[in-house]
Order: sequence, then C-alpha cells, then structure tokens
Amino acid sequence: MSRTDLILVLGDQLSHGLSALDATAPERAVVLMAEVAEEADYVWHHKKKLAFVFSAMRHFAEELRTAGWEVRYRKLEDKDNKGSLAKEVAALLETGGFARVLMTEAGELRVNRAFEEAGKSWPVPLEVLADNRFLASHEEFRSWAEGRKQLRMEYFYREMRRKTGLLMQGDTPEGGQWNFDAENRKPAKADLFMPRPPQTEPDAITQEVLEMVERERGGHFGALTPFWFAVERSGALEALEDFAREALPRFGDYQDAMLTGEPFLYHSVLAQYINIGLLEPLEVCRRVERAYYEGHAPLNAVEGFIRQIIGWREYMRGIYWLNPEGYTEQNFLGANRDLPAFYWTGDTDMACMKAAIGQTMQEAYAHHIQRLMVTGNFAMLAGIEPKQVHEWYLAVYADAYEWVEAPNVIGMSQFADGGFLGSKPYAASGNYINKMSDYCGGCRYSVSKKTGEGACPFNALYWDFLARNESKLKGNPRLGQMYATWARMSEDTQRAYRDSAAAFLERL
Ligand code: FAD
Ligand code: DLZ
Ligand code: SF4
Repeated sequence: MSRTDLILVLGDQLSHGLSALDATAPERAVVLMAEVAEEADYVWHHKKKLAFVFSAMRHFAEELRTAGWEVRYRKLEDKDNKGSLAKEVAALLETGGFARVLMTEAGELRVNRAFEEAGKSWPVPLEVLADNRFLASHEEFRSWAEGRKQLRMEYFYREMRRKTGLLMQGDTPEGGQWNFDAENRKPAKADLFMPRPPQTEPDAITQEVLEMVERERGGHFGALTPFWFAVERSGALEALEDFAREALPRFGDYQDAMLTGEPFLYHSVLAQYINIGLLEPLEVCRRVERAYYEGHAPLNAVEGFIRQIIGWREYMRGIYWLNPEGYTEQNFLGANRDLPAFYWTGDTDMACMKAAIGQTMQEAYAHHIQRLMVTGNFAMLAGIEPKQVHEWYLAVYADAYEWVEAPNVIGMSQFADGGFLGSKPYAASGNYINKMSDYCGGCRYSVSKKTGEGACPFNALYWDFLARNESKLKGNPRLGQMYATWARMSEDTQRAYRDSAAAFLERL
C-alpha cells in the first residue's frame, strides 16, 4: 500500500492519540515534524523552552518510528531547512505521491491562518481535524457562552465537573460544595522538606539539542542549563506521580503563597507537559482525584487543582477561540508605556520583581501568583502596553502558547479586554505581596511607606492606576469600595500618591 497521507505534527502536538494520527494508519502515511526558525523566533523564546520543545519533538519522532510510522524529521540546523512549517510541507509534497495533508488544528490563529493561506497553492487538499485533547470543543464552549450576559469561569467549571464526573456524587459535588478556594489563601513558611519537581538527567538526544540551541540561538533569553525537564511521556508521568505523592496534599493551602528561593512551592510544574501533549488533562485530574479517595490529599487541594485544569485551562482556551482575531491587540485601558528592560534582565531593586523575573530567567517557570500579582500586577499598574506584556509572557515560560497565555495576560492579568474574562482588574498594592510572601523583608523599599523616597513603588502605583483609569473603572461594582476610599483621601494625600507614582515612572 502506498503512503498517500502527509501528516504534519506540530511541536505542541506530541500525543499518540492525536486526531491527525488517529485518522489514518502507519502504512498509509508519512509524518512530518520540523524545527523551524519561524516558530523558534516569533518571540524571543527562552532557551530552555526551545530545548524542551525540540528535545520532546525528537523523542516523540523516535516513539512514532518505534510504533511503525515513517517520520521525516527536520532539525533546525539542517542546511536545507526551509524556515517555516508551510514551506516544509510544500517541499515534501513536491516529492509526489500524496493525496492529502492531514493535521490537527493548531492552538494558535497565526499558525492556522498560515496553513489556510499556504494550502491554497498545494496540489492536494489540507484536512484540519479538531484537537481532541481538550474536554470542551469549540462548539461546546460557544454554545455554553451564547446568550450569557457575563461569562464566568465558575459556572463553566461546574459544567465540566458534571461532564467528567470528577469529584461528583451523582449530581452533587463532593463535600457538598463546588469550590473550596476560601481555604486556599495561606502564606507559606520556609520548610527544609519542601518537595521539588523531579530532575530528569539529559540523555544523548537532549544533550545534542542543548548544544544546538546554544550554537543556533545562544543569544536568546534565559539560562539553558541546568536542564531538568522531562522530554518524554514516561518522564512526564513520573513527574505527575511525584506531584500526587509529594506536593499535592499542600497544593491548596499554599497555592497563593510566594517564598524567596522557592520557585515551585507546592505547585505541580506540569503545565509544560500537558501543553505539548505528553500528559492528557483528564488523566492528570483522575490521578489527583484518586489521591483524595485514597485519603492521601484533602479535598481543598484536590478540588482546587482539578478546577485549574478542567475549569481555568479549558475556560481560557474557550475564551481565546471565541474571538481570536485581534485578541492580543486589545488595550481597554489605553496603556502605552514600554516594557521596562529589567523584565529581560532581572536587574531591579524591587525584591518581589527580582525574585519572579530571576527564577523565570533560570527555570522558564514562575507560579500563578507570581505571574498574576507580581510581574502582571506591576505591568498593569505601571501602564505597560499589553501587547508587549503578552509577548514577554509568551517568550519566557516553558508552558506558554498563545491560546492559554493570551487570555491569561490580556484578559486576566492586564484587564485589556475590559472585563470580558474577569470581573475586575487584579490590581494590588504592596500590602497584598507582603501578606502572601516573604519578599518585602529583604527589599530596599519599605512596604509600609506609602509615598516618597524608599516607599514601596506598588503603593503609589496602585492608587495612581485607579485615579488614572477612573473614567473606565469607577462603575465596576467590585472597585466601588476602593474608589470610595480614594474619594475620602485629602487632596494632599492624593497628590502625594500621584507625584510619587509619576516620579517612579519617570525613572523607569
Ligand atoms: P499549578 O499551579 O500546579 O496548576 C495546575 C495546572 O492547572 C497547571 O499545570 C495548568 O495546566 C492549569 N492552570 C492553572 N491555572 C491556569 C490558568 N490560569 N490558565 C490555564 N491553565 C491553568 N498557563 C499556561 O499553561 N501557559 C501560559 O502561557 C500561562 N501564562 C500565564 C500568564 C499569566 C499572566 C498568568 C496570570 C497565568 C498564566 N498561566 C499560564 C496560568 C498558570 O499561571 C500556569 O498554568 C501555572 O503557573 C503553571 O504552573 P504549574 O504547572 O505548576 O501549575
Ligand atoms: C513553540 C514551538 C517552537 C519553539 N518551535 C516549534 C518548531 O520548530 N516546530 C513546531 O512544529 N512547533 C514549534 N513550536 C510549537 C508551535 O509554536 C505551536 O504548535 C503553535 O504555536 C501552535 O500552538
Ligand atoms: Fe515588592 Fe514593595 Fe515588597 Fe519591595 S516592598 S518586595 S517592591 S511589594
């Protein structure tokens, strides 16, 4: 039988059950995988992310070969690398004999558009299949969203609980409550026995990739080594087991906590594996659910974790695909300041920012509250242009893909969508960071000082943000109390905040 199907597998589609692979069979198809400059360079990607994606792609290609597939694999440094995925497809089509190109829908509008366009000049049709690695299809999310005045994750999450049966007793949620978040806001203390994600030793394939990334993209952001991510499904499954055993029991309690020198706390550090397809979201949730029924982890931890995946993760994807055109161009608050250089160097005297950016440079990882309430909060308070903030997040995290990164940044963190995704801006002064972390004790700024020399910059920036955006935000019921507090301040106090913020921003 001749091989008439050309299947393109993208760098974040490394799943054996991928719809494009399922639609045909090894004896009928040739699989194409390609490391290309267009994908490596659309943002200034962290070197660890590049190495992670390329090494995982190379390992997956080997697994496919073992399973009987014929795989054409293009390395980034190959002399005749065509530079883009579409051109690689076109070049392979020229060798003749193919009747169709098959692919699973890409996670990003940019990539799907590129194939639509390129496909017009191919001699055979392009068939794009739905991505079956999510719980909710585009149609399902759209019909859930249709006709609702306001979209809120919590209601969508309940639908997903019912659909999957996760933590359900018939129609009733386990423990009689859908959401145990109120129990999940404890600050953490340093603990010598804090678990760490398992460290995978680079094998020969990873070693070759590390050398190539250093040679070909050595000028990119971040530290390439030590490199410890798993790059195969087996290693990712071990990381899941390790998390379920070690960190999960305290995941809920300390989900919002931040500690100097503890980049991972009790987080799973699994998003990079789930997002490229090494782990299935539902298998991750089932493993975590088992920990609850075996009495190993409490309900607040298990429910909180499952909500992040079947709630937030699916909701973010749904929001992105409702309206992907121009999504990253949104700028509801009209913020137009450039991203400060220290986001790329970590060279700042704000201890919280230095910690979050420093570990991002080192690990291509920061946990949710660091992303939302430190680097994201600062960018929004300082009025940084959301598109630049989006490009930074897309570049620096090993788990970053536009379908999940953009709604988190543009929608949740920067309020650049005007409140379509979340009900209020995640804006906070230094007080919040002080409550949830130990950063302020080691900072040159004083968190209790409101204005003037040595005052925590988040304090003045917070009030300046509210004052600056009063016409757009004052009507938000969740900000009513803050605007009432602002209105009660004397003119002198208000002026002191605004002058302090202006002086800080001037120096930025
Ligand atoms: P854990 O804290 O252990 O959470 C468990 C899992 O839940 C994660 O692995 C992830 O799959 C899922 N999850 C949790 N929160 C979210 C969320 N808000 N949206 C989607 N999934 C979620 N997540 C990404 O996967 N890619 C991104 O590019 C990304 N960018 C972000 C940018 C900003 C500004 C913010 C505020 C959040 C972003 N997130 C992103 C969401 C979240 O911060 C990360 O998923 C999480 O920090 C990954 O670390 P973890 O695997 O240890 O997660
Ligand atoms: C992230 C990434 C990188 C860095 N490089 C490649 C690549 O060379 N080849 C490839 O097929 N995919 C890569 N990816 C993942 C794609 O960027 C991803 O498939 C799209 O952004 C859609 O989510
Ligand atoms: Fe951050 Fe302000 Fe605390 Fe310093 S004092 S760590 S700048 S919140």
